[in-house]
Amino acid sequence: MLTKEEISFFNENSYLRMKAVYSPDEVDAMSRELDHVIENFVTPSKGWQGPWRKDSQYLSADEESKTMLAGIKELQHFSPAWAHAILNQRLAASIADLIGPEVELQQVTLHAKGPEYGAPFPMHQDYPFYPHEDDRFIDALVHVDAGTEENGCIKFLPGSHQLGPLKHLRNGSHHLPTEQYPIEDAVSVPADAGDVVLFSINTIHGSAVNRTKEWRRLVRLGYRNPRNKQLGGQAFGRPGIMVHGVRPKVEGVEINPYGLWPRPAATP
Ligand SMILES: O=C(O)CCC(=O)C(=O)O
Repeated sequence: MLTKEEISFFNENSYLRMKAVYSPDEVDAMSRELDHVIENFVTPSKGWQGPWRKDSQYLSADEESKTMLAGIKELQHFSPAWAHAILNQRLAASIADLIGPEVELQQVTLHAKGPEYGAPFPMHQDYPFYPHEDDRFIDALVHVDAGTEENGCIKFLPGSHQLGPLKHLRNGSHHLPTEQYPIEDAVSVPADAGDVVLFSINTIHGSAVNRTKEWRRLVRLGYRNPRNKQLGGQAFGRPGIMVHGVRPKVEGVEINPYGLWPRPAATP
């Protein structure tokens, strides 16, 4: 599904932008149903916490108290448009080209930056949030709105996935030391609504404040090779739906109907 050039670009740069994965009609439905979920189920917060918020490369003293982020997990439990979106076969086959052949969904996370003071993200890898045995794990950022320099588009440190998992600070959310990994060293990857930007669980990334008058809504779909065992963190022990290939039997991985580990006591 991906060209040789795209695979080489990903392997060298740690990310890849895929254009127009979702049609305008699909994006309309995803956008409408996402707004319904946000209005009915989400209480916005100030976003990720920690002393990095005092660093002027991310926020001024005035902005620090005003940031806003709306987040929620597993949109497919709320919306048919999102249940459909996670199964997108061009996306699944492209991810299979990078980490497959089989691909399992691990989690779905909304990051909606509010208008004017939409929360920034300090430079980090996703590894510490949901560590896995190896790097066969791709995060896919689904752009419901276009990502621009002004609204806090995603930024990557090219080649950084080759460093493997790095030690993070855990003061508030996991993040890398701000002086060692300045966000100005990262490459901005603007994208249009309907585009998807892929990156590795070990790619160093972050984003700046949304200073526009509109929300910037982005949904991260996490996909792994089901042979890549999770070691802890978010959604640990929960099987995900297979989006490409049939689940292989993997020694030490138990798939139980409750999706919980350890298995709960028998129910009547
Ligand atoms: O939404 C963003 O701008 C950053 C997303 C991010 O850091 C993540 O999904 O790990």
